[in-house]
Amino acid sequence: MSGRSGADAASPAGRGPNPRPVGWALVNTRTLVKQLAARPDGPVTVAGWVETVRDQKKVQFIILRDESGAVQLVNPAVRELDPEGVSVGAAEAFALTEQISALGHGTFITVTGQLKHDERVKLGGLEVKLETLEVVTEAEETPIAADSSLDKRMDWRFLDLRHPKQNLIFRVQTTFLHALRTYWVERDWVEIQTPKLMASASESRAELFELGYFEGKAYLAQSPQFFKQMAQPAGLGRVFEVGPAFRADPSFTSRHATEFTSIDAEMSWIDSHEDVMAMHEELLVAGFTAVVAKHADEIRELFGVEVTVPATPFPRIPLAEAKEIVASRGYVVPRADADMDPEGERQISAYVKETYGHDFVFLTDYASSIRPFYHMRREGDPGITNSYDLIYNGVEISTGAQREHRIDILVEQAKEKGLDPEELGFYLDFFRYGVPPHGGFGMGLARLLMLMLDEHSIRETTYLFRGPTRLLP
Ligand code: AMO
Repeated sequence: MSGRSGADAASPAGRGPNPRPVGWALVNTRTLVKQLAARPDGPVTVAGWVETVRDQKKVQFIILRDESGAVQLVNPAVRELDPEGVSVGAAEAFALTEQISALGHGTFITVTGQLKHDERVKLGGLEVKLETLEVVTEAEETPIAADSSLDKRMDWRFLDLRHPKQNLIFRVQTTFLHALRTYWVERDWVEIQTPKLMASASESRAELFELGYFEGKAYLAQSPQFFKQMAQPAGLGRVFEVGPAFRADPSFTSRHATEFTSIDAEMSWIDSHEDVMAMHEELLVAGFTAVVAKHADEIRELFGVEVTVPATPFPRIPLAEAKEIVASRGYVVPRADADMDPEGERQISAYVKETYGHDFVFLTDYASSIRPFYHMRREGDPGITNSYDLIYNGVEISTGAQREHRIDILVEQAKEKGLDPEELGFYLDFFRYGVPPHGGFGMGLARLLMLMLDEHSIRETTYLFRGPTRLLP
């Protein structure tokens, strides 16, 4: 509760059965701000950075923030020393007052003092009356302000992340990913890490990063696609991966990055993409349930968003029908043979929200002409694939499909798409020695968070964004 576990408090740093290096002690003795409410009045140590200082004539207030919240520190100001002869206590109080007056925004400090619960204190109904203050590291004047542009905030991302809103994004992400992992692990899925250095393109030749690799060339993985499929003939059954994917996409949109975290799943023994969709929605329910349970109040407070757990089954609409619906709302998706465009995605989401009260929709029955060679085509209707896109609040967050596992058909489909079976040899080999029917999906983490928190760009929901003109910090 207090961060001061019995054993740690009793055995000072460097002694006892578990000697610890000097400097470890504060980890155990400091109280996180969010833990203060549950502590009784009395001595505490807190550490964090200075958010504001209110230096009034008679009293000084510091708002100290740490990774868990903010607390008010208070100090009765001692502005002058008694000329008659100074008591030690008074000299210390005078020095503390001077020290607080000199504190700059962002400075990291450790303080000790007396915790006092007091309902009149607006910030959390408690404050700490200061006894000692140690400046750990001083801060230069901050280069960003609340109204700085997104680009400038990205330049100073480590300072931007100090804001509670940004801090919460990555707590929500942690909770969400943990719930996904728990869902999979409890069902005996295997976690894999596929290589990101590749000998060939993993998705398409477009948007491919090429790099020098000793005497030759290598490519950055656009998706774990081939190697998550490899787990099927490898006999792993059901696998998942959360890892980086790279796309040399030159566009500047709110939804594209050149490096992003891809959440991938691949499972054996499916009958069709319907089985993948059923798992996909169950998985999302697990993720949203955990986020709502842990963060609903904070998200409402900081983002003004009411996150809810989606009902299953999610609505499913064939792509052609979705385009008709969108057209009946007055928007015609350009190019009848193409995928939905961004406005089409917004329109179909608006329709689904109005009609079914749902934030998600699976678009199904994609034409073979606009899907990769590895998607299985419909039995008796090869113009259609066993695949889907998942749209959430107006934006595509995922693509999934049943894969073609029959080698002859796979080779034909690759050729038809103009691919060289020789170059794909290593991948095609996966299908020559026995393989179960399988399918899976890939889903962009930052996109999903952006839509969950109603943010306007994945720059906000990516720890460090990478785009055509951003490689720093
Ligand atoms: P796809 O190319 O549709 O499918 O990608 C899957 C999901 O990844 C995210 N995504 C991106 N996020 C940020 N920036 C980008 N440039 C970017 N590109 C893609 C999106 C997208 O829906 N191998 C297939 C998946 C599969 O079939 O298993 C694939 O990569 O959220």
